[in-house]
Amino acid sequence: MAIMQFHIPDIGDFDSVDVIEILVGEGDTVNVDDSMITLESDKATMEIPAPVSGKIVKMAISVGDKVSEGTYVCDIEVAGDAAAPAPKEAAKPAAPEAPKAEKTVEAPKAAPAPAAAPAPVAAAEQKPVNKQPMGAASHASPSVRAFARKLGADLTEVKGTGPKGRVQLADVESYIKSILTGAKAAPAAAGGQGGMGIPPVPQIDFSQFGATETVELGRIKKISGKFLHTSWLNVPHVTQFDECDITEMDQFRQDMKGAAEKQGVKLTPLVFVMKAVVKALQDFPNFNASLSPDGQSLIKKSYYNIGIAVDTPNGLVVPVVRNVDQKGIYELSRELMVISAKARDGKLTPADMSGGSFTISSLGGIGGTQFTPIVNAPEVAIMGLSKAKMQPVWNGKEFEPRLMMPFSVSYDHRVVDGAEGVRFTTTVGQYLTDLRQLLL
Ligand code: CAO
Repeated sequence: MAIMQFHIPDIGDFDSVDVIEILVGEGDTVNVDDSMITLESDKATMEIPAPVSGKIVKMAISVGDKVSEGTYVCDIEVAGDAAAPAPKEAAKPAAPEAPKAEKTVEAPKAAPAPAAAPAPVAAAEQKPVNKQPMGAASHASPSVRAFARKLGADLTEVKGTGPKGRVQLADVESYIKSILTGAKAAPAAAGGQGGMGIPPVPQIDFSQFGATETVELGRIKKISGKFLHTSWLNVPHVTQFDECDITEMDQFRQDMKGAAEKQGVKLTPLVFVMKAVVKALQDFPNFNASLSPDGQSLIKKSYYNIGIAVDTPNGLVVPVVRNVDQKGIYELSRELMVISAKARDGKLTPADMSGGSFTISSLGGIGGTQFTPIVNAPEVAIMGLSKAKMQPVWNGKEFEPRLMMPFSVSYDHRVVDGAEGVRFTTTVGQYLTDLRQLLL
């Protein structure tokens, strides 16, 4: 056994070059020509191969060091004493040619890293030596390594399809593609920083503060949670708050209550709101639409199917009332009673919950003054109704008691601008204040 001191060999015109990767650690065995370290100058990336086969017994450099020809790198224990030349000899072994410091051209210019693919390069570069640096276990040429680094791809995650599992440029491309298309989960951003991914919520053992009980969420909550989260992350929401005077509308409802009961239906403000909303949707077709998946066009709908958020013991469901424009108040009330009963009994079918073009979430029977509903994507907007209250309203001469109903509309700002948003809420409010306009 002999110890060979390995020094940086002739690396051409480069001087004081950054060590960006150390691919072997103390205790590792290397074969001649195995890549040991990667250097990067402002012009090129190069890998320094092992001049001999043996075991690394001491590593003298770290990532971030600057090295030049002759810099002491490591001690390699080699069998026999054939490879115990002087340091300089080690850098330029007696072999016919100098160690191949594979020079590479600059990696191809990468497309900007997408939001979904965090770029953990910086974190990787800060990893301590000998602690499995990025790509340490992978075999790849310097140009492929440089390419992977530019895109923030961890080579240990990339399946190599080249000889002996060597990672090729195409392997890195497929890896990135699989993340972009969602076929593979993007690696979490280190510590929630440095990448564009969503920083994770800290995991806390709450039992350290007191007694706890873990209860699994119900099936509906799990399903609706996914939809809500998807919408929350994908739709740039704006919520417009408004209120309208429903004094006359509610008087009419009270007047018709008895007749409605004889028809077996219970009249609530919601059905009037459904009719007013549909009329406003006809005036503002952008609200009765969906953005195309590529976000480049708007799919306007000529049907008016209104989803109604229903609170059930198991969670929130949204059955759809179809063709609201073609139905009268009693018919809508009847349908609302049927679907909300079906929802509470857990008997809604997928068909009952599909095909909506706009959603209304009414908390008016419970309370609250305002809230910000989450758009039921891929719809464009959702209305939230809160509880109407008798309030003093100035009529120019005196305060009058008026029944005022607060409501809000959340919308996708990619489709609707603020001015259009408030025009829409103003119009809905006007229709509810004076129901006669629905006839026009
Ligand atoms: N202002 C004042 N009173 C209102 C009102 C309003 N905006 N909306 C309803 N009311 C009254 C009704 O008139 C009724 O009173 P009366 O019996 O005296 O007439 C009472 O409140 C109860 O109404 P309701 O809630 O049973 O009926 P509805 O037609 O208004 O709503 C339904 C039906 C299914 C939408 C509702 O029961 C429901 O589930 N709401 C919750 C929806 C929800 O959870 N949304 C949140 C989604 S985000 O998590």
